[in-house]
Amino acid sequence: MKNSISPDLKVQNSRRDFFKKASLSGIALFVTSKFSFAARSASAGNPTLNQAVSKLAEYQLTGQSKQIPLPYAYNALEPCVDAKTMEIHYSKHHAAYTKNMNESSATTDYATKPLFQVFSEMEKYPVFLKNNAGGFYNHLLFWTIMSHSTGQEPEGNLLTAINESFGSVAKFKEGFSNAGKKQFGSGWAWLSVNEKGKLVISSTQNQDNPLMSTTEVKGIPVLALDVWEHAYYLQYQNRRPDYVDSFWKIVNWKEVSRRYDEALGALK
Ligand code: MN3
Repeated sequence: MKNSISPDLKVQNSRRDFFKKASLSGIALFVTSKFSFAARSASAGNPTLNQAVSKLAEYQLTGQSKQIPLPYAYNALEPCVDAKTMEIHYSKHHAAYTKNMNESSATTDYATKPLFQVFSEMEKYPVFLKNNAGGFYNHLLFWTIMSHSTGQEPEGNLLTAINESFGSVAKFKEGFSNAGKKQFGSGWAWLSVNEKGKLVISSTQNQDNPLMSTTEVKGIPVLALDVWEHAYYLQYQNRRPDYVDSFWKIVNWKEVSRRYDEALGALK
């Protein structure tokens, strides 16, 4: 009995000593209380999802990673996305997120931590790192799920899952498009596989993504659409809905299907 109580007493005593020391300064105590509250109220990552993404090669990348080469030419997605937009988006915006992530992580343990782990405890890191690590990963995914090949539609397991979750491909596209069109300000629309293996549509602000512990709708993303103005403004100006509608002509459904099967496999 005594043995089982003593560890708690030790904790209580060390807490008492700590607060006794802290109370020597009113400010120190205030900061400590505030910090404890923040730690308690931060949203937690999802253990099932964390375990699944820890198996996927892409999320082993760290805070010292490079951009992957764009898998097609800048003009490959025309006329849906113009070459100049793609060039600036890849060689300036994505390059900047990558550089900022590398620089801001260089002096922290984030440099060697895999992305899945950082995303799963995102609340522990500065917002600057969240924005740039998110920007690094989100674009890396985004480039792969587009293609110059036209005429592709969902098929196989993914088609079955879309029909089960949303009723039809048309209804799914409407829901996903609305997530992108209605996202206020900069952000992303997502199709993800949640911890139960079900497809979910969501949107996030800034460079947040469904893998982050701080994001409300969590999942393993399989399709993403960048609705920041830098993704479409040169060509579409204020007409974001037109950009979103044209996106369907350049979705690389083979890659989305591959990601869907991979996510389901990792959840098993
Ligand atoms: Mn972008």
